[in-house]
Amino acid sequence: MTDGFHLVVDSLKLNGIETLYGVAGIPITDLLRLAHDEGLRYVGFRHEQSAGNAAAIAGYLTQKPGVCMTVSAPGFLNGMVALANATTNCFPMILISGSSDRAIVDLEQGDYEEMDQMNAAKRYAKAVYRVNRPQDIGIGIARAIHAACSGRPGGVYLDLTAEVLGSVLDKETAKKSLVKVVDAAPAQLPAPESVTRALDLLASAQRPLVLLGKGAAYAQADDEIRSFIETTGVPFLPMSMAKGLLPDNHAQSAAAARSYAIGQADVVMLVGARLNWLLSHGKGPLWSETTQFVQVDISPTEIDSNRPIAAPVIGDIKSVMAAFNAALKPGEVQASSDWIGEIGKRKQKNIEKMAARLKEDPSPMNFSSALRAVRDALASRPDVYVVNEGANTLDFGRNIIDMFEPRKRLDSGTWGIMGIGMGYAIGAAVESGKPVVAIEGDSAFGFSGMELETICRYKLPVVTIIMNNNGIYRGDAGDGVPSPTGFSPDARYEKIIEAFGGTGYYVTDTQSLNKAVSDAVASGKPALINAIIDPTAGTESGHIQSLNPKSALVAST
Ligand code: ADP
Ligand code: TZD
Ligand code: MG
Repeated sequence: MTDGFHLVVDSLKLNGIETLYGVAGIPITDLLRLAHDEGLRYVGFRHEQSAGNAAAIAGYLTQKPGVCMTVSAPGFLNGMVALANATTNCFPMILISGSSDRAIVDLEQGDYEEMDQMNAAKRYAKAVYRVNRPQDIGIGIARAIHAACSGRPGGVYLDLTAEVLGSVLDKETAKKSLVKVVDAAPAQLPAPESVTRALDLLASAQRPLVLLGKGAAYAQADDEIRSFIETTGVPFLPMSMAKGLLPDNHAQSAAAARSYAIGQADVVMLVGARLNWLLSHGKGPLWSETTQFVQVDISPTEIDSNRPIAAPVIGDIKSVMAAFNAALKPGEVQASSDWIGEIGKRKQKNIEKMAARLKEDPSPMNFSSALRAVRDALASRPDVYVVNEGANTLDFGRNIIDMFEPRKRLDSGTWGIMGIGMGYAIGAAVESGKPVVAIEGDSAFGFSGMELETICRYKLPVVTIIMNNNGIYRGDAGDGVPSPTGFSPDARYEKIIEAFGGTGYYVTDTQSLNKAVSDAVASGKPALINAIIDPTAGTESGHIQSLNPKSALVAST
């Protein structure tokens, strides 16, 4: 005989899932022990949200669903934030939660950790499934994998009742019930006429621009994308997590002339990027009304979501870019030399302006000087993953820290969410074995800070840098009573990691910061650098102040 616990582990292993992220407790404790004993790598967290974030980023980096396991009701809900965030960002992830006795839950008779989890998850997941019989575990996990990875990737909730986990069945039936998924993310080839339509439109452009989003990074179509961009000579702009898909210092990067390039382009090709708030919905004042769009996306309903799309190309990005490269005639799509020249001039001017700002070395440090010190320390380490969250810390970080390799920048993403920091850092370190530097606002860090213990326990090469300006956006200590945005003055975050055996650094100048980052990354060991930033240096809401509602009353006086 065998049981539900074994069937879950066997199904995951059969489908190439090697790592589980989670928090133990009833009814999944024995499941985690068994997984651990059977050679699955289990990473135990201090909070399910961070475990879920690690699973989500694992999915983004590997194209295989990251799996997070939680207990019932509260553990499930903690994990749900990460699952919803994964769905929003199009990362493949599976949240598996144990659930309490359905007979009691459905009559609301007050079970231990009672909740109708499957229905609660529905609204925020790409798909939800519940397994009610042990012989359905194999098919349930197969369905979850297909749903997470195929088409537009997303978060899937899989409900495993405590009863199913503990149920026994004979080994023969159990073996037959396992399902090995074939082709979880089938290639989706674009219709030939959509390829022609897109190339025709690009060929007619005087001022073409390619906009690369994190869908392009996710697709692992690095060679196909690079070949198309370099063959045509079209300037490109990366969205934040697409930085490094082509190196930030690439001659065709228009990043330093972003507004100009977006505002003046006559045809823009979106590749795995949505026209959401991060791109001002494709509307003015950033965008011109006459710009025409090519949009490459796997999701047909993304088309015409904010602006009419003249040339939609539905397919997976690897197949679409390969089709473009195959169909492209020499010289068919070209950026005019005027266009490249104008972008180049503006880039030069902006780069000089930025260099002057970055040269300043005020005391205390501000965001520019501190992040310049971090940038210089990372310049010789393109292999390092960079996690970044905060407001000013995020906005300055995105602009100052150059990326040279694909999928190395992991940040707050589509929601602008705080709390992904330590989870993403752990997921990236575990999946890649490479060093990670998490550049964190002091507020942002607080959402997942207890995972420093997890980092130390697993001896992960994660260096956390806290841009400590003593508050949300700015340090405002308040007068006697703490202000809504301020934190304790002179918080010594570096001492937290020392409590778990990691190395703490307290730095107040750029030279020490630069050295601390270099040393900490070179050590390959857990470290935390508390970088003291001028509490007045930040701006409210960072670079998205315009999204903050202002009272009409205040505006009119
Ligand atoms: P960004 O925030 O970088 O602009 P978004 O998350 O808004 O990026 O957009 C990512 C887009 O990429 C989504 O619309 C998603 O459907 C699409 N996408 C994800 N994976 C693929 C893929 N393999 N092929 C094509 N499109 C993809
Ligand atoms: N809660 C969650 C889950 N996500 C959020 N985005 C917020 C709250 C609101 N918020 C931001 O949008 S940025 C931010 C919060 C709380 C923190 C900014 O402070 P910081 O960064 O210290 O992290 P800077 O460098 O001081 O600006
Ligand atoms: Mg701060």
